[in-house]
Amino acid sequence: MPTTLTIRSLTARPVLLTLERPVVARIATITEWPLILIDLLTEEGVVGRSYLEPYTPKTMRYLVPALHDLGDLLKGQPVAPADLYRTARQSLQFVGYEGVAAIAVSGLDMAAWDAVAKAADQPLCRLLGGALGPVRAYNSNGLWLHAPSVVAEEAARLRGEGGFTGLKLRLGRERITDDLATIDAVRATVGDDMHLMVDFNQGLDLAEAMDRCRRIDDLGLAWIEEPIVYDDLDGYQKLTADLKTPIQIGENFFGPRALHRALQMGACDFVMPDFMRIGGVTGWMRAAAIAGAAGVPMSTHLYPEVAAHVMRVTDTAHWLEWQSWADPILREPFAVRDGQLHIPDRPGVGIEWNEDAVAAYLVA
Ligand code: SMN
Ligand code: MG
Repeated sequence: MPTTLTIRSLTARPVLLTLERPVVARIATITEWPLILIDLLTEEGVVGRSYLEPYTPKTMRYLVPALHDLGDLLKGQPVAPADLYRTARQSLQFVGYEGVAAIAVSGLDMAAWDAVAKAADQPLCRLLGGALGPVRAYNSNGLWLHAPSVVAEEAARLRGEGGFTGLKLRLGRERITDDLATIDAVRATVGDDMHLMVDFNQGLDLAEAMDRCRRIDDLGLAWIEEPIVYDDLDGYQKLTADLKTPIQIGENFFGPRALHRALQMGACDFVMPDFMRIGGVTGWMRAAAIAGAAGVPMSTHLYPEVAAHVMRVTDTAHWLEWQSWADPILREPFAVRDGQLHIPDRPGVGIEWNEDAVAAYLVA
């Protein structure tokens, strides 16, 4: 097996899946889930794979060409993730390396790490200095803004999908009494031992958030996630200072420095970076060092496969967010049991495409 790889080309394919349980959040409803499948081809024959989940199908129209541009730019370069990360970011620096640029670089980075681990014939977590093993996960596959009884029934089903000890429900219904009734109904169904996270998906303004969060502050919730718009760190600082329940943010951190800034400001208690925004594996590892030094619990957002690997080496690893949304296009989805995600003993991240499914869902 070769140890040094050289980039030959990059292909990015847009696919569109239908969510079994559509996202129904305060700020948007999503029924079709876009995925961009990335194959980083090397001269040595190793293929690094990753995917991106850019939320809205239309974004694939500009992310796919951005990824192809990065492939053209990096053709002939060694697959050294830190160097590729720097070169790719720099190539877009005058544009600004947040937003679409950060997402494209993150996708490239995850594919590069997959290739390097495959060339080393090791699961990624081992290459990073960790061991194969289970990672504690909460089920985030549903519990959107539906009626309390519907959500409670779904909670019991989601728990059973893998013996989960944590579930996340979404809040932000028109009337706070409906949110409260939903928490009550879920608690009554799944019992006191279940860790319950709640996510407002940025749906409230600060005054409303202060009021609503105070009213759920004594319910023993594991965390309150994104009550207000993601970049209002002053608002988050006030909420974090005021509330007993930990405030969770981070799925909208663009790069490790955003996490650093939030922690410096006391804008949250917990962090949960998303892989397409934090900078893939490279960005995650740098962010994890900052959270670790600060002693702040760190959870993952989406991308459960790559998330499982890095959580095995994350100092303050907290909860992995489990979603099965990419499963339909994976050849062998990861196993979940006893509330934990199990990393397969395969080189790399352990994701290969189910090409029949890809052909069926490919966007023309
Ligand atoms: C979320 C995830 C995926 C789509 C929309 C919202 C959510 C989460 O913020 O944290 O799971
Ligand atoms: Mg969230």
